[in-house]
Amino acid sequence: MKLFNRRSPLWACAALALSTPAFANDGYHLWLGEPRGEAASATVELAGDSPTLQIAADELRRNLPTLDRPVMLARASDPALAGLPIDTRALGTEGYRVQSATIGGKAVTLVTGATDTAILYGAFALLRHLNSGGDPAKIELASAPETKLRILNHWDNLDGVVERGYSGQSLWDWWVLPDFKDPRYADYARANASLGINGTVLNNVNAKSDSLTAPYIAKAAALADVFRPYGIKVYLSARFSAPIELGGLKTADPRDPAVAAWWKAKADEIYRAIPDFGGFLVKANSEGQPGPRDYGASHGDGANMLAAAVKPHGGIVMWRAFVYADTDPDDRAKQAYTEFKPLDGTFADNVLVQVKNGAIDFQPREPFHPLFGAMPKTPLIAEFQITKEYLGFATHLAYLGPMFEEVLDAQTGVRRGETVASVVTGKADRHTLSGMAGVANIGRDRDWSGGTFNQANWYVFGRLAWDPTLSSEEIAREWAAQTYGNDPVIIDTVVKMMMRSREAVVDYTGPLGLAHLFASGHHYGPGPWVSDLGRPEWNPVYYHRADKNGIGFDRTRTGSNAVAQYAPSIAKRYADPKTTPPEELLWFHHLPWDYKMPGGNTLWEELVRRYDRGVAEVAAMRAQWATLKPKIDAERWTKTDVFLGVQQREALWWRDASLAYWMSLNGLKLPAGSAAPQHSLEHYKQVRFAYPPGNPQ
Ligand code: GCW
Repeated sequence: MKLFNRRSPLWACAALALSTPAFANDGYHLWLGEPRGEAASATVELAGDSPTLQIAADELRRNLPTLDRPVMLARASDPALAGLPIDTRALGTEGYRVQSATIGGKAVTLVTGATDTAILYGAFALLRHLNSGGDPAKIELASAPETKLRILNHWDNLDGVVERGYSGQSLWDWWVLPDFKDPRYADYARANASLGINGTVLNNVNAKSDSLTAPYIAKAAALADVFRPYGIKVYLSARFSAPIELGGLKTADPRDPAVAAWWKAKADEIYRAIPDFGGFLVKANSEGQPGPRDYGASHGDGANMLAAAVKPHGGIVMWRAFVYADTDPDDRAKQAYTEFKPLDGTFADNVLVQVKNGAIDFQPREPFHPLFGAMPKTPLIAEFQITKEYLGFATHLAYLGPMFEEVLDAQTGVRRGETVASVVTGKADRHTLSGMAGVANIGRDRDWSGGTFNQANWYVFGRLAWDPTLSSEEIAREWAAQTYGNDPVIIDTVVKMMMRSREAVVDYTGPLGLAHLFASGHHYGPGPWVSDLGRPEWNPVYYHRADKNGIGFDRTRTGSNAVAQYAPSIAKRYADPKTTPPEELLWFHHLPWDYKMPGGNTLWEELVRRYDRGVAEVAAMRAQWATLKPKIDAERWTKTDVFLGVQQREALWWRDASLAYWMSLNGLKLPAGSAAPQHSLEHYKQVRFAYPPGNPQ
């Protein structure tokens, strides 16, 4: 027996003795909180039985506060519900309803839905309601997901390294799978189910074909067995050249019948081990990955060939549109659209094209990808990056909710009222397939995501994938309440910090629509001066185009004309610097340093003002966090405090290095009141890191 566990009185005494305000908390339990323990828990009754219903019941027994009536979990088809005034028609297969009801003469809180997974989602919704300050006397919850596929993409390599992962090694311990199933796998599934996430791609899109061999299929099957009762399907990233590497074929040309037959046999083999296997995710002809273009075939040929292999089993293919080529001299921001738009209407009905939120690459801010709205005949799955490759890794505090929301709420201009969200939910074009994918920030760190605030990004992704019209601020509130407790002072402070945090990162790394100014490879620190990398579009100078006269990328008619990829009303707005939002200005326009901004500042003055604002914002977040010290457990408080210290130092580094570089080009002085960079430009150019995490070596 352990000397004490977190629930024992001894532990409580230890916590009190250290005068911590709450129980110690290492973040393992995420937003779901420490189990309350049986004594305090509600009575839960089950009509029916299945592993999923058992999980739902256990969850409520462990975590629900005592209610004045029992909770009953029952399928909508249960005869006991017949005749009750409960409308479950609009709920589909995954929607839930939680409400008071009288069943067999007994007053209960009923959790119902068409399937057991729906009931599990309802159980988590009830917990969320009560643990984020909802009224126990007023329980009336009903929701159905707006998207069909709510999927995490793990960029996990088979050797345990997570590409762009900042929270430790991969969770998947491939070496000891399938024999040993780490209990964390169920906790992972539980956390995802609490948000309605219903799929996970286990391996990196920069895929190895080994994951398609029999031993690895067996390992993936073991994970699928753990995830199944939580309503989560397993998917794999497929390496397009696998028929050559594993099958001994001479080609992977999708038009070759032997290649198609190989994939069909492979799919059959996978489905024998994982009957509910979700399907494949493919990165093809992008950043050195093999693909159909190697053979003169199109992305459509490649996707459809794979789609045919999984189709008999009900599987799907998610084909990524993240393509750009060194052989194409056109603006990188245009290449995905140029390649994919003409393919609209050619994809099989079990293919989704997976489109990153912006046209370049997960920058702190990008205008929405022009493919949204441009491929009405193809279901598009939006890909967001939860892990913060370009936003300070796990160390910098950046709540991504406002960024996801900004993209989802963007008007495509194709039809009145059409937003990226309505494209992604399939509503705009009446697709039955729809989805959102998030590049996971999960690793083997005890707190899963390398810090409590990073957990909020996993949380907000899941919540928005369920319903892309939810408010990121509301989500921040419910997350904060569940994570830190229902104290209004904590919630208000934490939400305030979160809501400004991403804009702060934009301000100190790349304000006014600047993008991709990162040091080479690892994408952590500043490197706006970098100009010596092999391909033009790998260099920051390609993106900012600054010289002594001006700065910014001209994407109007006088430049790359990327604006023309948007619907006319949007293109018109972006074509003129006066109607382009300042936040996106230099993304679309090359402007002189003395260009007059709204408000009267010159472009240079405004740029400096925003760098300064970003730095000040981090200092403010740190001060706000300091006020919570007496209210938050020491372990989680300290880690965030230390990280905010790092962020404060590094925000200044970003600002100083960037300004030193811009000044070396434009020869301008800093506006009055703005401090000179601490070091010379040469100093910043010399900064090197050894072994930054997440960087493919
Ligand atoms: O953001 C870039 C990353 C690569 C990644 C690529 C992609 C998996 O720097 O590490 O590769 O995007 O999305 O394919």
